[in-house]
Amino acid sequence: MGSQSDWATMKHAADTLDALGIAYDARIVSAHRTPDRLVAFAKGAKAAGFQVVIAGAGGAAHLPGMTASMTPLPVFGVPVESRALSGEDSLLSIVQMPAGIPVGTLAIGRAGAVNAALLAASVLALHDSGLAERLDQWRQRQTDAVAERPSDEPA
Ligand code: RP5
Repeated sequence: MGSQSDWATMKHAADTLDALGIAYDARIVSAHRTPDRLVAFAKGAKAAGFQVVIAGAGGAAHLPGMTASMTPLPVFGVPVESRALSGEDSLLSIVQMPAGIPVGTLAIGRAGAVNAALLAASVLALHDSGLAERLDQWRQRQTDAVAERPSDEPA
């Protein structure tokens, strides 16, 4: 993620990876404030053993695209909800990549963070039958948790 301030959002991705038993490394890498750290991370990510990158950033959110430009790994971008423009700036910064350097762009905020983790899990599960089983179970639990009718109790 681009900043400590993104962690409140990106923690939802981490929590989802935890629930699925997927190992990860949560790091702060700013495209603007720590460009050398970004280059070192992105260029070395595959050799370091990473298989998927989830990059969350807000505002002028160059982190996902710049990461994608320096690694062959799949990169999923999470637009963090910004104070000034409610995350529309983040979304447009991440989604509108030029042809040739893809970033799989998710929804703004918590939904995007959770779904980035689930999408990463789907990719990893292609070659990991144990994870595929855990992902199926996660989805089944979600389905089972949906009530038939609404309640007046708080969710
Ligand atoms: C981006 O700027 C970060 O991803 C963050 O969403 C935004 C604001 O960062 P802070 O000023 O809160 O550190 O680079």
